[in-house]
Amino acid sequence: MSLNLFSPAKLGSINLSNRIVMAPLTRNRAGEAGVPQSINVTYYEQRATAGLIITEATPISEMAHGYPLLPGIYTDAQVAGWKKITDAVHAKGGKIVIQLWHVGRISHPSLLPNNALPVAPSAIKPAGQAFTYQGLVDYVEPRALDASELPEIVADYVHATKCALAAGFDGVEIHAANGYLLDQFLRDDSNKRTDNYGGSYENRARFLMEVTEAVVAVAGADKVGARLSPVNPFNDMKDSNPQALFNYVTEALSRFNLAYLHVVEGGIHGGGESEPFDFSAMRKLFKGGYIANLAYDKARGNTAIASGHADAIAYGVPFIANPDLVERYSVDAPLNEADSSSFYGGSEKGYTDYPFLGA
Ligand code: 8OZ
Repeated sequence: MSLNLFSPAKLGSINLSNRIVMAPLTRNRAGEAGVPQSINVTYYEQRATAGLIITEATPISEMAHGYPLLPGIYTDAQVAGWKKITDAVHAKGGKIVIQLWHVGRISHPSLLPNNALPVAPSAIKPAGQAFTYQGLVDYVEPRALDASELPEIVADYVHATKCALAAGFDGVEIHAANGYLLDQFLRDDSNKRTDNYGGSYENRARFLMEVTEAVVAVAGADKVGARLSPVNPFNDMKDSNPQALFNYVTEALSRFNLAYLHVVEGGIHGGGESEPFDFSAMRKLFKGGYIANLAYDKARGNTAIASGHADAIAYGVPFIANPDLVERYSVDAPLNEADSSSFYGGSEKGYTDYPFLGA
């Protein structure tokens, strides 16, 4: 019998009871000082039947923030808050990894300590507007990081990884997608550096590889995943040759024996049309697990798994509206529809009040 969404799987050291993964979803509902609060516990606990939960993108330091009301993973209080979430998910038999995030230029001084300028590989202002506590405000020109500052950011990833392990996570996912700091280094429209971190594929991938090596040294490769989005134009991103770049990045990441590679297979968040890209080439170049993401439904998910394209599928919007998505898929029940007006910020409404089957 061929594999499908309901087959158990192993990604590195993480045993999944099914291949229906909850995608990382920014929800802007953390408590004071980036500490997860009780509604966040309820939200994740409700979704614990996913084969694996990937948490919302979570800043690794004060400088990594770029939106209001994000949780963090760098203080003791945040670790204690997340511990309640991992305990609740584990008590229900689920698995959960945290997505480690630095936004780079996708921020605003009002969100950063002492009104600091956002940092980036190059001083290039992205088109668009930042979500701030004062509403939408034009992005500013970020400050280009000096190479001498990069080890401090690597150290922030290491600290966050230690915090994640202390909080009881089954692993960590390095967010290198969707136009945030690590992706800004990868793609050449946002990286115009002339030092060892710009120019060639090897140079542009160097920072991600340094981060990955450091995170792996702390967590063990079998507890580390990475997320890439080769052709997602969201956050004003592009590259002159994404296939060559991301084939290179995939091969380089593959050498770490990571638990998985998680790939956004197109454009998301209304960033615009994405160009054609051969994701199966990436899949073949990566020797660990492969999680596919991009508006998959049940049928396309099953096909991708049966064909060997993916080991698991990450579902985003369906998990917002259906805490019991796994059960609904298993009995072909209709899905609740997601209310997009409550995606980013707000209360329990549109967060923990979507009904379970039979409720
Ligand atoms: C949408 C809104 C805010 C953040 C990502 C973390 O795209 C995000 C994000 C998405 O990875």
